[in-house]
Amino acid sequence: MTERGVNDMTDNLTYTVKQAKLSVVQGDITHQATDAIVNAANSGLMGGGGVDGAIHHAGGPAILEECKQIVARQGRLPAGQAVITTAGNMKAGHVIHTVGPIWHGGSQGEPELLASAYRESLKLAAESNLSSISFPSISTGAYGYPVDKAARIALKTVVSFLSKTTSIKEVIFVLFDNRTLEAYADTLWDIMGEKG
Ligand code: AR6
Repeated sequence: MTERGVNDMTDNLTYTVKQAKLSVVQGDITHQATDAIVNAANSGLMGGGGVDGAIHHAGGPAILEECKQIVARQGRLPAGQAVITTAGNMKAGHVIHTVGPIWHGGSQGEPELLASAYRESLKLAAESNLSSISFPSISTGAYGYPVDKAARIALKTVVSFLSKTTSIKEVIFVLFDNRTLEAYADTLWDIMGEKG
């Protein structure tokens, strides 16, 4: 039997779901070379702090330019929806911008909106024929979603998506800080157990 403990935190955790690889790693998502990286944006799509600020900074002005065109065309992006742009100067092929819910205690549709943010991002990646995608921990920074609850929704939504037939062959959760990494690693272990 395989065992994990708090000391394995420098190790990456990888499982196979159907024909896809699902991993949890620590790092900066702006360095990922996957076909898409996901941005935890806000409805205005004009940039912000956290991972949104880091992505616009690393990718350069081409991203904001496309975001402006999208907002001019379709208006603000509601929570739970996703759109795709260039990744500008980053190694990734595209940025998928999604908006997670702001945490208001959990009874205002937050779990459904968070699941939708992951699902719509995956759907958009598949529709764009992409095969690899990296996610940050959506909503658990400025938006205040409790990380343990968010990790369960994030991972369950991705596992369920990968269980169907899809072009997506690799999903990586790129987590910035130790506490978030630990929450996702423990939850993934809990969900997948020894199935991996
Ligand atoms: N790579 C990976 N994860 C990161 C990075 C990075 N470079 N930088 C931060 N994180 P947040 P939210 C982690 O606040 O809660 C913005 O201002 C961070 O440690 O970025 O969805 C937007 O414009 C945390 O674990 O996103 C919105 O207004 C996670 O990313 C609002 O914040 C999410 O934290 C969205 O809030």
